[in-house]
Amino acid sequence: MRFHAASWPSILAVSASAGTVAAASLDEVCTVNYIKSKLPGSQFIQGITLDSSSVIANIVRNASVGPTESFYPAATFSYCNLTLAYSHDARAGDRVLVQYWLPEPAQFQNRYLSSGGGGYAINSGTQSLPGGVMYGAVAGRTDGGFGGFSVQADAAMLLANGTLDYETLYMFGYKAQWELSQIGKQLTRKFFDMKDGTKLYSYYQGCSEGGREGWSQIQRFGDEWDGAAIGAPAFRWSFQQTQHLYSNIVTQTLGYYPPPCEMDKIVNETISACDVLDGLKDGVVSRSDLCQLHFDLSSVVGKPYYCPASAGGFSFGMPTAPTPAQNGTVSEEAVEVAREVIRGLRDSQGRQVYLSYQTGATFADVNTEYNSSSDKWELSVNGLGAEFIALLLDKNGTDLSNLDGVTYDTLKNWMIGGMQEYYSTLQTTWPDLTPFHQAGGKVIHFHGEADNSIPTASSVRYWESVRNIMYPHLSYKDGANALNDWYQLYLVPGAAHCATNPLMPNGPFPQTNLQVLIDWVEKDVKPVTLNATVLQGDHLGENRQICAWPLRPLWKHGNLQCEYDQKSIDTWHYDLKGVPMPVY
Ligand SMILES: *[C@@H]1O[C@H](CO)[C@@H](O)[C@H](O)[C@H]1NC(C)=O
Ligand SMILES: *[C@@H]1O[C@H](CO)[C@@H](O)[C@H](O)[C@H]1NC(C)=O
Ligand SMILES: *[C@@H]1O[C@H](CO)[C@@H](O)[C@H](O)[C@H]1NC(C)=O
Ligand SMILES: *[C@@H]1O[C@H](CO)[C@@H](O)[C@H](O)[C@H]1NC(C)=O
Ligand SMILES: *[C@@H]1O[C@H](CO)[C@@H](O)[C@H](O)[C@H]1NC(C)=O
Ligand SMILES: *[C@@H]1O[C@H](CO)[C@@H](O)[C@H](O)[C@H]1NC(C)=O
Ligand SMILES: *[C@@H]1O[C@H](CO)[C@@H](O)[C@H](O)[C@H]1NC(C)=O
Ligand SMILES: *[C@@H]1O[C@H](CO)[C@@H](O)[C@H](O)[C@H]1NC(C)=O
Ligand SMILES: [Ca+2]
Repeated sequence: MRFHAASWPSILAVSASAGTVAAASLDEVCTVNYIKSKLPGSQFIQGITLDSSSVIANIVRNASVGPTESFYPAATFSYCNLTLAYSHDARAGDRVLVQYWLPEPAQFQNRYLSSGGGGYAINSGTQSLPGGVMYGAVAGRTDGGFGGFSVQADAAMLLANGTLDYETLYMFGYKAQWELSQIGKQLTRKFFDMKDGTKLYSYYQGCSEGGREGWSQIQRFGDEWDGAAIGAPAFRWSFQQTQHLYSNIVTQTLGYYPPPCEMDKIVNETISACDVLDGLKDGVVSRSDLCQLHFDLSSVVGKPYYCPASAGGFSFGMPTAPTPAQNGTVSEEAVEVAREVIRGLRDSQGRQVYLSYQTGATFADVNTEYNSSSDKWELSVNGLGAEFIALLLDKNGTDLSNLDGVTYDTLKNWMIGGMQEYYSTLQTTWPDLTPFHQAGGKVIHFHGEADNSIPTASSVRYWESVRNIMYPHLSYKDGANALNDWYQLYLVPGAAHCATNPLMPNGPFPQTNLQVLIDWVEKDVKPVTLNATVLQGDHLGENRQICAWPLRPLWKHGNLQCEYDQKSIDTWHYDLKGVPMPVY
């Protein structure tokens, strides 16, 4: 059911404001007139005008989700689906859309939740919103002002070739999220008639770009948040985006373009060999660090691989070309590609420039493409990497359909140049979280240990930077304990990028993060291990626990222990000697 102001009788709309809102039904409060009467004053944020004529609302009853969603458990709930627009006074023609799902008044639990997007999208459609409503929170998303909820930031980033739209850049960087939460929290208070002085708990949940957006808020507006559940954030932007091209340049530099099946075979053999290093033979490499220390990739050389031909089709809405059957034995060259990718970018003088994926993650960025006229596998430029260079560094000036002339040093220069240019917007690694900490904020930060899109070590580096900056005088262990009091990092065994991993189906995923965070914030139940669930395969639905960094999982006689292992910890730390600046 959908309706506009004009089509809804106003008499019902106003009746709720007389009694207590908690007793009101959605029919009474989810009306355009009621909502208009509860909008924050139009100038309550300096420079922003809410457009009350833009309000659209409808009731959605008995929506249900789950049980295998990654970021929330199964639930059935009803809500008021509210969309409205605002504009920045100084920008003619500017229009930003925000959408909030408001729980039934009887279910409201004094909570607000902001959500974010992925890639260049500032929201994840409506996929993240159930994760708030089911916990009695108002859940919000924004379109960033880019032209609609499904328009991504990259589409709005240029005014013309050579000219960035700085408003879009800053909105994407952090401003749109700040505005979303300011409007959302004020609207929540008024919609539910919350008394002054009643606490409204404020949460953030997001993964990947959504994780970066979350950190953009915690780092800048610390006292606005009570808690954040953040996964695999796409922060340290210039390094993260450019590193997507690193695997391409490895193949180009070594002059070997492996068929994907050959790299997949290396991954499968790695998983089989490293599974037991964690003490539990379950098909999951829970200790990629021990795998890195003890597994010799060259043992895979000579093993036969085979993948059947595929007809091509669609992947993420993009057509994929047909591929021939791939049949062969793993070559020295392919293993060398794997080794180089895992080592991470070093410059021409051999100095480390950036970190890389864990042993056991798939080689998604290697990404070769079959050319049917030459019957060869060839370089296929990684889209996210190419877009960063073409759009944000060159402002549409570069043709990156190939990487001719690009070297390891070129990548290094792009990383450092991009860091300088986007330090105040997209980099998002400010390591001093004092205002957030002083206001009592809590963070659960997690990252799949087999992430093939954002290296797991990227999250470790940030957590360590915060520890280092905020507890400079404490020993490593004391600093880690002090930080874990309010900011915890969990590496999720076997998990892929913000998702479960089909190659390690028995791995856990922290589906109940928001519940755990709420218990921490509101009831002071500090997690010791992170609650997680197997979301696929034979063990579907079983509960698992994940160790908090820097402790690492090790099973002894079937029992999980979280151990301190300096040698393993050291494998996660990179000395970026190739970058003459601190890289947080
Ligand atoms: C929603 O669920 C409730 C409780 O099960 C039921 O009474 C109601 O009829 C349902 N409403 C709709 C629109 O399905
Ligand atoms: C929520 O409202 C938007 C804007 O009117 C609409 O496009 C969308 O379909 C609505 N969603 C649901 C589930 O009703
Ligand atoms: C950027 O280049 C693409 C073609 O490569 C073109 O379609 C697009 O319009 C350009 N963007 C702007 C803002 O000119
Ligand atoms: C790797 O293992 C998966 C199952 O875990 C299988 O589907 C796939 O075919 C294997 N790939 C190769 C190249 O052997
Ligand atoms: C792969 O190639 C080998 C040698 O050419 C052949 O013996 C084998 O049957 C092939 N396997 C498949 C599944 O096509
Ligand atoms: C495919 O191979 C042919 C023949 O070697 C070559 O001319 C062509 O440029 C290649 N196509 C692509 C897309 O690289
Ligand atoms: C913008 O740059 C792209 C190449 O990146 C080019 O194809 C396009 O013609 C340019 N547009 C204008 C308006 O110059
Ligand atoms: C922990 O996860 C299990 C499922 O694995 C779930 O039943 C339980 O409610 C979760 N606990 C918390 C505190 O979220
Ligand atoms: Ca295992």
